[in-house]
Amino acid sequence: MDLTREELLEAYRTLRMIRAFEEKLNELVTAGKMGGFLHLYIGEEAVATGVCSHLGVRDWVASTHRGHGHCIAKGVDIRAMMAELFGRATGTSRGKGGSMHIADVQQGMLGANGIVGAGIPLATGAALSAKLKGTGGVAVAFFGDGATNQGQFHESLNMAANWKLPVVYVVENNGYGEFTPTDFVVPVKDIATRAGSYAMRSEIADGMDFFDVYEKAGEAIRRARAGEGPTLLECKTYRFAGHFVGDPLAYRAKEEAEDWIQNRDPLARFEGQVLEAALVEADDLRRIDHDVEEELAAAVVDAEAAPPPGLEELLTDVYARGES
Ligand SMILES: Cc1ncc(C[n+]2csc(CCOP(=O)(O)OP(=O)(O)O)c2C)c(N)n1
Ligand SMILES: [Mg+2]
Repeated sequence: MDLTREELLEAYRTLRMIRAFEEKLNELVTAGKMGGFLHLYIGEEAVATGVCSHLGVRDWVASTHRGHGHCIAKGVDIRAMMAELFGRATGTSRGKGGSMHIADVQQGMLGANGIVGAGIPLATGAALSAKLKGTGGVAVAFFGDGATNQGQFHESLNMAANWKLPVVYVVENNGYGEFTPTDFVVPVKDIATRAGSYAMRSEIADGMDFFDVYEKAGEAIRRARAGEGPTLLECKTYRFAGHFVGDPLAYRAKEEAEDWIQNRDPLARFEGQVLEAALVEADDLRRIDHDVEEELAAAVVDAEAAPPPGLEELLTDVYARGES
């Protein structure tokens, strides 16, 4: 393992920030202080963190409706994200996008996306652009198991394999698409095997284990950067919360969720691994927990105090505009 103490602490900070950010949103929406329709990433933090630990600003990420974790791991400012979620002018999309349209092109974040599967061709295009321009950049598409039944998944993989594009397709197989178990709609046991149709390399990672994701994503990204072509990386994971905030969770057994939450929590696992190997001290982690809470509380205060976009901006930065 090639991670320094500083890099391990940075990874923990990202894991903790994603978890705390999502818990804060859950609290705000449930208390009626924040509007919008939110899909939380709790339980899946090791995937975004393990993959994005290898990326820099020249690299691109395309995300999903469950995109806050990808944005945080790619380095989007959490104050601007929080402001966006509150619909404020200081938000990443000037308060007009909300949860499913957080984007920050400066940071290489092409955007969360309300259309299932739509980030896949975006990342493919970004990879083609990086290759033609010779930037050395790599594109990563994050998407769910449900998205792999979409035509654009198959079309993109075919094109990327054929053109050896510098792209990594990361499928977050969390066992469900909305309220439907994956094995009800997907005939293959491992989604990774779908890469075989396109003569593409594939890999399976334990999405609850930061180190496994880190290692396998690292190899896929190294190959993409070296011109060796794309990889389909399947991360087996689980969403601890519902499909959306407010989901009554009537479609899955309580025991199933409890088992994942009690025994496979990616934050607890990371903490156990780094403490057991004496790579960091428990105090270091508690200090990060504290700093993250403070940073988030300040982001909420700032966002609540910020103004909404002015009426004069009603027709700017939007596609749909009525003619009178
Ligand atoms: C093209 C399209 N079809 C349907 C929907 C409605 N929808 C939103 S999320 C979702 C399930 C997606 O499942 P998956 O890809 O496994 O992602 P997860 O929510 O599990 O992270 C569906 C069907 C949509 N947003 N876009
Ligand atoms: Mg899913």
